[in-house]
Amino acid sequence: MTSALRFPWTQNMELLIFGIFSTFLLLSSPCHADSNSNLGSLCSEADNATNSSEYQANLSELQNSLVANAPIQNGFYTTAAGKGANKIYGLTQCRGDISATDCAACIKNVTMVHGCSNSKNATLWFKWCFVRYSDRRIFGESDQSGMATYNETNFEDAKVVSEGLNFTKALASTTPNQPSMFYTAVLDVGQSGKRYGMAQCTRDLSKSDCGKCLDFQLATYLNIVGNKRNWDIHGSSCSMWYYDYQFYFNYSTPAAKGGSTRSSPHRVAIGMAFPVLVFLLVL
Ligand SMILES: *[C@@H]1O[C@H](CO)[C@@H](O)[C@H](O)[C@H]1NC(C)=O
Ligand SMILES: *[C@@H]1O[C@H](CO)[C@@H](O)[C@H](O)[C@H]1NC(C)=O
Ligand SMILES: *[C@@H]1O[C@H](CO)[C@@H](O)[C@H](O)[C@H]1NC(C)=O
Ligand SMILES: *[C@@H]1O[C@H](CO)[C@@H](O)[C@H](O)[C@H]1NC(C)=O
Ligand SMILES: *[C@@H]1O[C@H](CO)[C@@H](O)[C@H](O)[C@H]1NC(C)=O
Ligand SMILES: *[C@@H]1O[C@H](CO)[C@@H](O)[C@H](O)[C@H]1NC(C)=O
Ligand SMILES: *[C@@H]1O[C@H](CO)[C@@H](O)[C@H](O)[C@H]1NC(C)=O
Ligand SMILES: CC(=O)N[C@H]1CO[C@H](CO)[C@@H](O)[C@@H]1O
Repeated sequence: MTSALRFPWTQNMELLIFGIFSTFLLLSSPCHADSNSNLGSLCSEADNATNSSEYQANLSELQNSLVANAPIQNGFYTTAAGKGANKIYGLTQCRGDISATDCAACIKNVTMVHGCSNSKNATLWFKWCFVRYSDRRIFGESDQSGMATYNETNFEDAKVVSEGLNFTKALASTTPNQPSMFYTAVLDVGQSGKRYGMAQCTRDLSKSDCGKCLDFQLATYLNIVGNKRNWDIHGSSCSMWYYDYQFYFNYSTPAAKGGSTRSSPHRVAIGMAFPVLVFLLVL
């Protein structure tokens, strides 16, 4: 097993990272079922609430609203709680292929993570959803912070690298124009098999900001993930995935408003791997 952590940020040294772990359940071939797990978080310790008990009460009100509403709002919800100095804004989004039931369970589990619990500026990522809190009204604003997860020694086939990058760049430019700004695509790389890409922006962004967000995240992490075989980039406003197997669930785009549906995956885990996590803070 390989593991590495790097903290190459230059400013805001007070940022803390909690919950740095992730597991992948690998399925018997040919298909891999996806399971949820905690990927990590970014929060600013400098922005701790001054009155913790009051803040916690407001935070819990906010969290309950996110858990209750996001799954019935097609996996995306923004809300606020509290007043004045204690006002806190929250945003949550589930991955576009996740069912309403799994979306609710994922957000619920994020709200039970203890790290960052006093921070007024935090993003917490799970594989199936993420939650962002702030004392500023963050809705509609693109935030450039993020992190990448990948296996440091699992390299992409040399002859697929440039095609793969082309593919992810096309993913970044296509996603903003999709309903819900969520998109999946498959690349056939002949003898090397297939590559599965996915991208998603938070639904409060404009199409233009969505495109800029994905381009920025890709440009930021390209030198790290560009030659890797399986990776994801998780941002506070947009995320991208690139794998050599179908890691996402089959889903159907909801016709109008309503939850997305998917077929039940077959989940029999036979092995466990621990992918390397790299956290970068981009300012
Ligand atoms: C913020 O809260 C965290 C966890 O509650 C604590 O460890 C940390 O020391 C606090 N930071 C400041 C600057 O008070
Ligand atoms: C925090 O807020 C609660 C509820 O408003 C209040 O009862 C308590 O005295 C406050 N604590 C501090 C240290 O200000
Ligand atoms: C939520 O956490 C519970 C308890 O750890 C776990 O059994 C469940 O699978 C998790 N669900 C999701 C969607 O993360
Ligand atoms: C909150 O933290 C993010 C990084 O997680 C940072 O990009 C952003 O500037 C911070 N916002 C404030 C108001 O401190
Ligand atoms: C990372 O990739 C290498 C090469 O494919 C593999 O041997 C190793 O088991 C992987 N490590 C983890 C932790 O998945
Ligand atoms: C990358 O995409 C461009 C334009 O879509 C195309 O002309 C070029 O051949 C592609 N390169 C590879 C390696 O696929
Ligand atoms: C999704 O559907 C395709 C085609 O029906 C099938 O080959 C694939 O195994 C399915 N994948 C998952 C993860 O359910
Ligand atoms: C649910 C809850 O405790 N809400 C509190 C949020 O904070 C304000 C003060 O800003 C309190 O008045 C509320 O009671």
